[in-house]
Amino acid sequence: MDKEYIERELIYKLPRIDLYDCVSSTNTLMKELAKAGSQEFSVIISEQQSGGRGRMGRSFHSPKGSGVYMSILLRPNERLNPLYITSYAAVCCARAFEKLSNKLAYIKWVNDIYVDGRKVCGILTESSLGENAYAILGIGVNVNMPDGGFPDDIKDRAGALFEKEKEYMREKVIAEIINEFITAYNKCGKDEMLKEYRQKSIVTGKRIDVIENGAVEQATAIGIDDEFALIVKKDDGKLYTLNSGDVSIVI
Ligand code: BTX
Repeated sequence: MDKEYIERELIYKLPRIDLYDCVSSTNTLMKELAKAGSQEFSVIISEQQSGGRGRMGRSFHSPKGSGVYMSILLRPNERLNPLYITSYAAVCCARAFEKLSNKLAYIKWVNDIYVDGRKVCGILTESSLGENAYAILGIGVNVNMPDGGFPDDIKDRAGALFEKEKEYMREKVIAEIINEFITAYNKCGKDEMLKEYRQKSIVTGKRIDVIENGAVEQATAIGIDDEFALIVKKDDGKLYTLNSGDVSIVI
């Protein structure tokens, strides 16, 4: 990975970009920087992760050479509700992927991006409020197919933005996501973000499995409310609002 290429593509001057060959998790490492007082928009990128994390204790497969694994440090402020960070990032990632790949990108509530019907990106935001408050925006992207493909447990669902490696594409993906995100974060145009999130939502109108506290229940996804929460109609006929949790589309 070429750090100077990334810096040239960025429209913002960041306080620091730390590039590693391998870390356990860029989010975990960023937590240390956050606690030590690092500035907003500090970025950690790794060529691979040995313990890439997803939500709810899940892992994120992070092999060398084919993906982007990065964390951006944010200092939540009164302008943007920290609860919106993942949703804003989802819209920004989708925009970046569409621009670079010329393919349509969709958001699977709440934190996954799908291209060509496959998950190409996951977002994990971890925050700590109170003194020295921070939010760490972690983004993992499968830019090209890993050597030997994806492992068996995810190969039916995971995909890559590109079949084959393209020169400087991982650097472009990083810069484009950061450019889009910082612009959206500073502008805070919630209405615009909501509109785009709704347009790109892949679950709206579909039958879904709602996974809550380990239990699975079927429902129909009705839409996204003004707080980026998912409105679902369960089979008891009532509407419910999901603020977090996980859903999967019933095939
Ligand atoms: P998630 O919990 O929504 O998704 C994790 C699930 O997705 C896994 O259980 C598996 O089924 C599937 N999966 C695992 N790896 C991949 C992959 N490479 N591509 C597609 N599907 C996969 C999503 O969590 C949030 C992931 C954030 C990852 C970034 S990378 C930088 C930062 N550091 C870190 O440790 N995590 C974040």
